[in-house]
Amino acid sequence: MPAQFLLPAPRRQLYNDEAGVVLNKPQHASGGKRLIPTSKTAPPKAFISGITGQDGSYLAEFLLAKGYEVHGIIRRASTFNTDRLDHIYSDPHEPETALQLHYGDLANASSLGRLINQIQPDEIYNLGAQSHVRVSFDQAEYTADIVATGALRLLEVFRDHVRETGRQPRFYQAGSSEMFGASRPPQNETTPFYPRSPYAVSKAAAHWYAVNQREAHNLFICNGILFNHESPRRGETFVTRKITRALGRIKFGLQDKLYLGNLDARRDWGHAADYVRAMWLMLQQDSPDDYVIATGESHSVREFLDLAASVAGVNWRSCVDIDPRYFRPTEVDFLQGDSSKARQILGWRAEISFEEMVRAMVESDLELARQERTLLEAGHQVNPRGRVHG
Ligand code: NAP
Ligand code: G4F
Repeated sequence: MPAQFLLPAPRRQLYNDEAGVVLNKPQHASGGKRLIPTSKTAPPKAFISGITGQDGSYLAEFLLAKGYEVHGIIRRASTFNTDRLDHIYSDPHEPETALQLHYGDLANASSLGRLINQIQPDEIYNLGAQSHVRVSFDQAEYTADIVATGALRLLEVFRDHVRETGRQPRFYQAGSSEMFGASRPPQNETTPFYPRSPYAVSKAAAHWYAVNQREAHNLFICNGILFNHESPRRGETFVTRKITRALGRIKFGLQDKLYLGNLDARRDWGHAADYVRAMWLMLQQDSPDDYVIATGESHSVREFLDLAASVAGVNWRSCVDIDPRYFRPTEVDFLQGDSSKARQILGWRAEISFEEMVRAMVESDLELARQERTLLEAGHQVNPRGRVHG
């Protein structure tokens, strides 16, 4: 097994994908051309906004395994929000701690500026976002502030840092296939954007801020236009994880019903571990560019449900009801990406299949439900997290 995937055993069983299909995969040979500094005294440094999210945690693991010093910003919250990082975090008092977390927020430009000047990263990954499409219809202004203006804040900090220090760090902007919205599939880098939600409009604005800064100031900035990617660490209100989590609980008699919205929407679903590799590859090229990252395969929500339920051994037709509250005022019906450019230039391709990903998610959530059931049977109280979010 490649050394970079030998991770310490997770302290908790929250995300048991570490044992499964994902991390046993050999890493794809890098198509990148940039030479990463190898000096033992100066490891390359990465700065990640959104490090506590699904992608942030996979990217942090990936970069740590490559020898990077990784800095991430976390938001102050009244409950802990670092669950996805606990297994790679070590006490900063220990010598040579490679993962360092700082308080920061995309709403707060001055603190971002201080951090970038202090850390002096070689690579900046802007993954922070209010990333839920349905929620963006209820919180449009906030979504724009973090997703669009937040990206601009970090880009401006980046630009000032380059100008003031003469350094040449590189910047990755997390774009989304949602920007294509109503444009016909298959979608590639030349497909026009037709955003269908405040989230997608904000991502499109961030995309163009990034392109403009690249062209106006000759900066190394890449936009990744990533199609949906999932994993056992996916947030529990996105449809895939909502399904696998509920199937686990239904299988173990902890829940009766699962309420969903539009089952006909089609998405190009890949695995997050494959997609963070593409982010890194973009920043290793000779020149900055924008890339679509996708599997090229599209499935409906119903197809996802069929496969996940068959892996879990649950008859979903007897427990799934449709609740119109999960419909969107404007829906994105059909996403299917064409990532030929990334294949040719980055040498990137998805290595984890749809079936493998669904199986890993279902197995992880069956294990979580089994743990809950065990606690219940031992007389402990089990309160499912997140019921209020749906
Ligand atoms: P996620 O799990 O929802 O994580 C979002 C991250 O952003 C979390 O770390 C969150 O912190 C952080 N964040 C939220 N508001 C912030 C703020 N004001 N300042 C700083 N950080 C903030 O999302 P993901 O799936 O990992 O996606 C990563 C990025 O890729 C996002 O920009 C998303 O929009 C984009 N994207 C995702 C997909 C996909 O299918 N997953 C596809 C295309 C693009 P807390 O933990 O404190 O909430
Ligand atoms: O899982 P979803 O909420 O993801 P969505 O809207 O495609 O957005 C995700 O992928 C984007 C990339 O294309 C990212 F940029 C974004 O940050 C996020 O990660 O919904 C997928 C589909 C939608 O068509 C939705 O209408 O599933 C449908 N759906 C049906 N029932 C549901 C539900 N979605 C959710 N969240 N909850 C439901 O009950």
